[in-house]
Amino acid sequence: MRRIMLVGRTGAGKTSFCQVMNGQELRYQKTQAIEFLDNAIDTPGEYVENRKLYAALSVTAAEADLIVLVQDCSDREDVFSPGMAAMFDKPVIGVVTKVDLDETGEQTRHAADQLELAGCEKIFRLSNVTGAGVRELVDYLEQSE
Ligand SMILES: Nc1nc2c(ncn2[C@@H]2O[C@H](COP(=O)(O)OP(=O)(O)O)[C@@H](O)[C@H]2O)c(=O)[nH]1
Ligand SMILES: [Mg+2]
Repeated sequence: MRRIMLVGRTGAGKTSFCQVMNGQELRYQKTQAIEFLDNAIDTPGEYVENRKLYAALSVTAAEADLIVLVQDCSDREDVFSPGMAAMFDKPVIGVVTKVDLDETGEQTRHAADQLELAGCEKIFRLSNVTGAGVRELVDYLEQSE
């Protein structure tokens, strides 16, 4: 499995996805620093919320094979600017989280559009809570070694 680096706002579901992909139970844990797991690099939301920290993100990206931009569909704030994926010297995919909170599908579509504009080459939609869509992403990460 390739090692991913997860990037997104605080609360987007990055740490939860790390737990789910590693078969752990969901347990809220604030991410205080960049954390290196075997198959993932989990980053604090501050790194994408504060442009001054972008440089640290792009340096850390060197340790990953694939960058994952994570957007909570229920979060109206869009932090990924158009073309932002180009700041990483690695392939970039997008993940829309919390689809369980989206009754109409409208928020999921909006979040996916933002990720596409940001330059993500592929977009997944999932819920860390119900597990919907998780298998597809994990399969993708396992396949494309
Ligand atoms: N409903 C719902 N809640 C989620 C989902 N993923 C994460 N959460 C919750 O959102 C909060 C923030 O998640 P966390 O993984 O810590 O976000 P991070 O800051 O990006 O690492 C926690 O309370 C999670 O339980 C999801 O897919 N659906
Ligand atoms: Mg976290």
